[in-house]
Amino acid sequence: MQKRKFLTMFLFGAIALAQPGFAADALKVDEARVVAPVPGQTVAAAYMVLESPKGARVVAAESDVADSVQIHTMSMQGDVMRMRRLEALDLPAGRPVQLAPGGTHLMLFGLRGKLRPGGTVALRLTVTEAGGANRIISLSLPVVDGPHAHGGRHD
Ligand SMILES: [Cu+2]
Repeated sequence: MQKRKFLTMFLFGAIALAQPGFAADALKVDEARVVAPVPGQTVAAAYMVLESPKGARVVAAESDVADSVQIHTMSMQGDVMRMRRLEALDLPAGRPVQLAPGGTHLMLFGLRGKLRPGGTVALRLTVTEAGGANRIISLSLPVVDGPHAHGGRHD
């Protein structure tokens, strides 16, 4: 009796995992935050760790508090840290992708109003899955104080 119950639960679990839209299928977002800009700045950087169970790409980002949101990478060119805009960010299946100070990040341009530590910022990511379906991921990011590891130049 006990054994049969276990088997039924197992089967149900397997079916649930196979259906799109269940939690096990979802993009995992950790450590998401926006660093409050230094006074007078109209740009801010957002960081997070993204992990998708399936191969996927972040193809766009937008926020109500910014005119535009771009995906950037950073790299050294000689002595200068340079930023380059990416058209999309690849999320290999099951591998966490770090958006962190000094590396890949999201950049909010044309901030409307002030971003104060303790507040939150709404951000939407458009994610394309390997099969081609687009999904909008709505996030609420806490605004935190520094560090401002974002001194590089933009092309
Ligand atoms: Cu940038």
